[in-house]
Amino acid sequence: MPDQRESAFYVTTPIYYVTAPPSIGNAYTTVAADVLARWHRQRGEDVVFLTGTDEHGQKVLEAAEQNGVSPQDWADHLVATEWMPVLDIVDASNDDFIRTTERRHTVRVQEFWQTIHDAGDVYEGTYEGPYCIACEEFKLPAELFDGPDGVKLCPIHERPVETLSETNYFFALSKYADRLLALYADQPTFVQPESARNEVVAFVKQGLQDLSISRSTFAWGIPVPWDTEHVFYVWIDALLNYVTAAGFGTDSERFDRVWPADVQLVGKDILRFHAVIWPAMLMAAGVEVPRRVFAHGWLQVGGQKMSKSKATAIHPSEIVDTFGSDAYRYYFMRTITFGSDGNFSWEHMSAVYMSELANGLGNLASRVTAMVGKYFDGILPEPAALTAPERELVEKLAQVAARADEAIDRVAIHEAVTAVADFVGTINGYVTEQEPWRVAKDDSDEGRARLATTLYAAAESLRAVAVLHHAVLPKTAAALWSALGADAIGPLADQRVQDSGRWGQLPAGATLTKGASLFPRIVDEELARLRVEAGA
Ligand code: ME8
Repeated sequence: MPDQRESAFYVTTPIYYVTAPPSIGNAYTTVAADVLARWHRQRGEDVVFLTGTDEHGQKVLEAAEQNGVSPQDWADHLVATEWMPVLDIVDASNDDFIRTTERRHTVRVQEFWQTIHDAGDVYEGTYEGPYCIACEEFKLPAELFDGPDGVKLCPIHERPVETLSETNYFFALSKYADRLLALYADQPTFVQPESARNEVVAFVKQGLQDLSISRSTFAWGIPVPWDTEHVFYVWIDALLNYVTAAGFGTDSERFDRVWPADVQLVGKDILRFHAVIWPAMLMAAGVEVPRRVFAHGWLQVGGQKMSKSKATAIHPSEIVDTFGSDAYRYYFMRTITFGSDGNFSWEHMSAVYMSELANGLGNLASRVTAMVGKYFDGILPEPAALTAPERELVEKLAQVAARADEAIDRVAIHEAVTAVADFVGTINGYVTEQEPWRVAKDDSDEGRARLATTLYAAAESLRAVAVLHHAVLPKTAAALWSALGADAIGPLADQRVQDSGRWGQLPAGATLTKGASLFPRIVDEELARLRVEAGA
């Protein structure tokens, strides 16, 4: 049910190149966006979560040629076999999926650039410079480094650049430098985190070069309407996906509700496109800029850059098949500071799984539901007066709920997840200290009352965990909600994170069931296999 906000919470991922199957790097952005989307839905907001694929340009053309098919067939194939299925694999709840070859996009791109052209910000010119096809980006000679035999290499892809020399159309980007600097000053959260903001401000302060926006040496792109010998440069086509999917130029009511985007997540490798070129394009067309562009860090595997040639790129399904989608999501959101670089290793993944999920949350939920089963026939008892340890739990819960919610506003996803994870540790500590299995041996009235209070407090705390962990652990939270008999309160989706810290919502009399364990212990052979694969 939409709440007081008039506009939707709009969150986007970059659209991914259909050159190869997804890696855990691409899925990292998708999962982060999904956690934000689910969190905001759980606040009762109207959420639009967009992802999709980037299908034009030289890089996709090359991939199609290498596979001996047309670029459109190649894109259709990869979208159907890889890019759509991976959304299910990581349990993404996107509301839309845009492909840049769709008509709803191509027509809008032509209209958008025709407007900028007619307003006088596009001119014909010649440019010669180094170009990295893997980045689809002109490079400055100073950015390159020398490879073997003095070949100039792209700093990101470590592959040779080409020299591109063409008569193209240019966008007068340089004239927007001052307006961009004013934007970064007036809207300090426009580029986040702070390190990314500083980098962008320093870059724009050096002055900007105009941008070549068309190509005439190949045809795989959207035709330039005023000169059909040219197709648009892939990036200035791709960036527009964020507005074309929001109804720009077709559905002004929807566009007003959805745009500007609240959070546009990008990897730090594509920050300049999103924090410099993108807002300048919007300014030229008189469209509002997004509220926040957030650059996350780069993922490595076992301390190494992922590369397909070295077979170090991991497909998300490799991890999900062993640990499940919830544990997958949890690992990346909980252990990596969002905005900094991170690392994945099988060893660390299994350690986090065992300690925080199987032995942590999973074991706690199973102990609590089992004890309510054993001592109260599965019916949640009425608690007696709270004592100091319960009052601490009540207070801690209120703080955790507020802290996690506030962290999400800063896109500090790891802080939100960690705050809830720490609370799971607090509940575990509470149960261990209260030793309900010992109290159960005392069948005096006081003993029964104490046991009832302890188990109620643990179950009620877990009720809040189900709501607060729902965004990162959707399947587990649903299973926990039902194991706690919390459907008596209402569906999990209707529980508001803002209210989750309020004590006493789980009604006495609810029926608890000890279902299957939330995080099955991975058998020793499986862990041994993972260790071997990790070379440990
Ligand atoms: O750049 N670590 O698409 P792309 C973290 N089509 N994130 C990673 C990563 C890694 N190792 N590898 C990839 C493009 N990513 C353009 C975008 S948007 C208008 C056009 C993530 O397929 C990261 O978010 O190369 C990166 O920005 C995104 O995948 C780009 O994927």
